[in-house]
Amino acid sequence: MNRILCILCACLLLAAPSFAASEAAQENETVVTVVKAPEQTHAERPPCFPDPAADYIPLPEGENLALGKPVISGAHTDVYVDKNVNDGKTDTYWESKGFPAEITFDLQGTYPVSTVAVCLNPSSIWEPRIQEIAVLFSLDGESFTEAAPAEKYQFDAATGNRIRIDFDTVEAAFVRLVFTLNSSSRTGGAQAAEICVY
Ligand SMILES: [Ca+2]
Repeated sequence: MNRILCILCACLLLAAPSFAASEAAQENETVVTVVKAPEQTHAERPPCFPDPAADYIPLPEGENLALGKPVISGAHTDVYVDKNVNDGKTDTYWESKGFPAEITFDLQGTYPVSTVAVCLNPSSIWEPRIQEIAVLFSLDGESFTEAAPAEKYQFDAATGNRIRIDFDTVEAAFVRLVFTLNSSSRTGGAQAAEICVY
C-alpha cells in the first residue's frame, strides 16, 4: 500500500510543473487582432491635419477653356515647351527664353471670358516670386485688345502658387498672356505650370 502511495505522490510532483507552465503560458498569451485595411485609391488626410489647400487662391468653377487647346509661344528654355502649360498637370511647366514672353491660346470657338489663372507647381520647393503679366484677347488671332493691363502678381506656395486675373467679360476666340518680369533668380524667363481661361 505504501508503495502505491509513493508512486502516486511522485506522479503528482512530476505533473505539477507542467500544470504551472500551462497556466503561465495562458497568462502571457498575446492576443493578435487582425484588422483589414480599407482599400485606398488616393492620398487621404486625417481630419485632425489642416488642409494645405484651404488658403489656396480659388479658381472659378466651370470649364477651363484653355485646357488641351492649341497654344503658340516664342522660344522656350530647355525642355519646358509651351504645350506643358495646358496639359492639366501642375508638375509640368512652360518656361520662356527671355522677355517679353508671349503665349497665345486658340480657344477653337468664341466664348465669354472674364478670368485667367496662372499656376506654378504648388510645392514649396518653388519659392515665392513675382511675375508681371498682361492679358489680351482677339476674335481673329491677329488683332488683339487689352483685357487686363500689365501688373505684378505674387506667387506663393502658401496660397497655392497660383494667381488669378479677373476683368470685365470679353468675347474671345484667342487669349494671349504677355509676361514682362519674373523675380526668381533661377530663371531668365516666364514660368507657368498651367494657364487656365474661364
Ligand atoms: Ca502643366
